[in-house]
Amino acid sequence: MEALKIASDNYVAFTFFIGTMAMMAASVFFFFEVGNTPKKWQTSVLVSGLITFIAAVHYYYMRGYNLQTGDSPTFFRYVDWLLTVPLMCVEFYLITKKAGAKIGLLWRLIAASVVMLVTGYLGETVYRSSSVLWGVLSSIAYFYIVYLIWFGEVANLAQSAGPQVAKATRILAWFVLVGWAVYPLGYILGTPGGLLGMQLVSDAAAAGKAMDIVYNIADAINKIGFGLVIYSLSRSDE
Ligand SMILES: *C/C=C(C)/C=C/C=C(C)/C=C/C1=C(C)CCCC1(C)C
Repeated sequence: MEALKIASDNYVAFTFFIGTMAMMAASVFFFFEVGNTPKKWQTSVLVSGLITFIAAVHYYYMRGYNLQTGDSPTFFRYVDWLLTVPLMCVEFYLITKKAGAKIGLLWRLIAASVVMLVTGYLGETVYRSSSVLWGVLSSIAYFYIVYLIWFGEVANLAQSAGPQVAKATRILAWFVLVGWAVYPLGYILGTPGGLLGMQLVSDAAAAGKAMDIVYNIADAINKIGFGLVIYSLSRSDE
């Protein structure tokens, strides 16, 4: 097969390549560290590795897809999120479990994340002309997750789980509030509905590129950074 050339100003391809490699390296790190982790945190560190590993596999595909077609790999992107975001919810459950988190909390977090992603997918693909409506529905589910983590059950349980868990949960809560808020921004840039019907980037191809770069950078921070917070918790709380 003929090698595909990448233009030096192709930042989309660049971030797909870097993203693939970063996710792979992070997975190797987390997987190898599981054995050196205190027993009670091993599952949490393993899940950190699963999150970056699933992303690494999807990034490998997305990188190739984007290189060959020049398009946004929206489908792979959402499959990846549909697997990794619920696993991030599992992390919140695992670290608050010792303080008494119930399985019902886990299901509520997972359900909210699935609603958030399915409605977002519909707005970005099938019903693009009503992307504002789907974006709003998706945001309601997103704010419910933010609520649970900042003020609801997750926050309360984390307080009673000791200072280290409380501190880690606070940092992870910032990831969810600020790091995850970048995705709706990508959605606003990349869909024709834009922000409440106002299209921010008029050229559709440029909008798709902006969206991919925003999503790629956010993914690296949110998945690897999130895992590192769990990792450092496993080293500080015996
Ligand atoms: C590793 C991937 C992560 C953490 C992905 C998170 C994705 C979101 C928080 C997406 C949220 C969206 C909205 C809140 C509204 C517009 C549609 C979405 C799906 C982009």
